[in-house]
Amino acid sequence: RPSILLGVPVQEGAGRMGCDMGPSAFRAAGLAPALRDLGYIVEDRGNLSPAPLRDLRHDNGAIKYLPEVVAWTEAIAQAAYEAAADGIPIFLGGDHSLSAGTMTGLSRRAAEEDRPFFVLWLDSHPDFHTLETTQSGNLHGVPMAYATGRGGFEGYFPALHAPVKAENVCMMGIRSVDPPERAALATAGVTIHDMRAIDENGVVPLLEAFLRRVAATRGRLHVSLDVDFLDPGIAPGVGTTVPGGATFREAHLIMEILHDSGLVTSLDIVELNPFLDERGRTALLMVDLVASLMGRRVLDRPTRSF
Ligand code: DIR
Ligand code: MN
Ligand code: MN
Ligand code: MN
Repeated sequence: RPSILLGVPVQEGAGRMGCDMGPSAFRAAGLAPALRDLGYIVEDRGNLSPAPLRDLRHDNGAIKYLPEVVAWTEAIAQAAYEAAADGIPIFLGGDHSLSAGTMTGLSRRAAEEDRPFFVLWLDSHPDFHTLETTQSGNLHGVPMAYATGRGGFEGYFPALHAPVKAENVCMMGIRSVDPPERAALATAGVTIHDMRAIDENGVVPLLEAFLRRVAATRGRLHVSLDVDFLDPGIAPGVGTTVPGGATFREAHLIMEILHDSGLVTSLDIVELNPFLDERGRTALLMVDLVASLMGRRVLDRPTRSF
């Protein structure tokens, strides 16, 4: 299966500019050669562009760039739906609003294949705001609410072919949750492992429990990796740093176990802001994490099975 790179230079969903340079930074950091070293055929499809803008207004006056993010979502969903049939797509963000498009396009593909669709969400934030509840107005805070079919997106964002089932979503690394998100998550059915759960248990049993559920099906597994999942000490190149994030080894171990599982069918790498990075170190770390996910390992060892 070829690995397909798709650049998504959307930045309007984040609170500050600069994520549009993310795809370039991932390429400059050597993502394609790293994948070729692992034996993959790499097909770089270049960068996507948004669909035409429509005039959209919402009662929540805090919302920023609604027409732009909606136009991106339309284009991304279609590209994700198509790429999923051709190989393992890796979406190079771009801010996290792009996952509104990737998750919905990929879940449409999974539904047509009669396969369940799962999401592993690695982020300090659940991004579970609706258009009504967002206070910052930054639409990178809404993709999970939209993709799981929460109300209020109708007439703005594209209609969902196949909503993502909340029960099929597992979040790890969460440590910044706004009150309306917390209230909604209490009953949504999403599995959430906050940083305390990682501290108390370690990442391995939490991740394995989820992967066993995926492995029991023929499902697709999408991984959405937000730079701010990582501790800001190792990943400064992001607009929304939150202290107390995943360590270098926690992050690599998750990637290594994901590779062993053989279950991952697509990936987002999002929120890299090269303007805030320190000489590319966050971009390079993200490329190394993708390489771990795709099979780079220190020593040969028996593969874990699920
Ligand atoms: C916050 C921050 N929950 C908001 N969200 C994100 O603005 O709604 N930051 N996604 O990266
Ligand atoms: Mn095709
Ligand atoms: Mn996010
Ligand atoms: Mn985040």
